[in-house]
Amino acid sequence: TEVNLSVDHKTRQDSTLPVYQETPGSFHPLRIVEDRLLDIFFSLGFDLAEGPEIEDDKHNFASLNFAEDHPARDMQDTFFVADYVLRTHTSSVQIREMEKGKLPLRLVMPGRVYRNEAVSARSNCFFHQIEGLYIDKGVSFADLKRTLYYFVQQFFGEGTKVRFRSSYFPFTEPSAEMDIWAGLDTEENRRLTKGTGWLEVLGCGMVHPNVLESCNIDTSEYTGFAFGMGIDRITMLKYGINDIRDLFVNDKRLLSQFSGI
Ligand code: 2NM
Repeated sequence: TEVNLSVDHKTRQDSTLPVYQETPGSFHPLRIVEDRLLDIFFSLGFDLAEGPEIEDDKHNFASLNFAEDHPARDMQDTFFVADYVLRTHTSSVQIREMEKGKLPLRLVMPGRVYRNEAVSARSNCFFHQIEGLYIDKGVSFADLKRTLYYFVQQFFGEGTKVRFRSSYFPFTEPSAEMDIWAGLDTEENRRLTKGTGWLEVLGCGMVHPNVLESCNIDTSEYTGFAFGMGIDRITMLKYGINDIRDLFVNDKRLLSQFSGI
């Protein structure tokens, strides 16, 4: 009789069999970027907060100082579920946290948000945001700028230049948008920055007194800043992904190309 000499008779394992090909999982690029963003803000003392994706009008719009006739409240812009909405931003989570009545607050809120928009390479009907909120006695716009400057140096690299442009959001006053300098040296940078050299990264501002008051926060004592950015957008910038829909095909050949940052 034939004896297979490669079988170990104690363990009954055949050491000549081919090695089993492990196919290790990998993190989705959005998760890699979200983790990195959270780490940066955790290092500044921000804590995590989360909330529901199906929201009521009060938390998604009314308490955020959206006028009764604001266009975002239209069916064209927002998905409705009976009397509720799919949250259009994670700011609704900030309202929930402010309503709890415990101050100071220093929080980051990541999560999926929904907008009733035509799907294209640049915009999807759902995407991901991370927002931050800091409320305490004496919080100023200088604190906001310093926090966001630190974030940019950590995430985009030491020496990254930033600029703040005046802007408008219903829930902040004053409001600004922050750009980073990408430069005009490559064809890709000229395309991404539409010839300006500047890339828009986030929106921010001082929390509007109407928002604080809708959460019963004493505006004679407390001020705060808030900011928000699209995780999908930042991810596309970081990895040079040109079509947002590529993030949602769940093709392992695409997903396995991304590793930690
Ligand atoms: C942004 C830009 C600017 C924001 C404001 C608030 C709240 F609840 F405190 F009023 N939450 N998020 C905010 C401010 C979000 O996203 C582009």
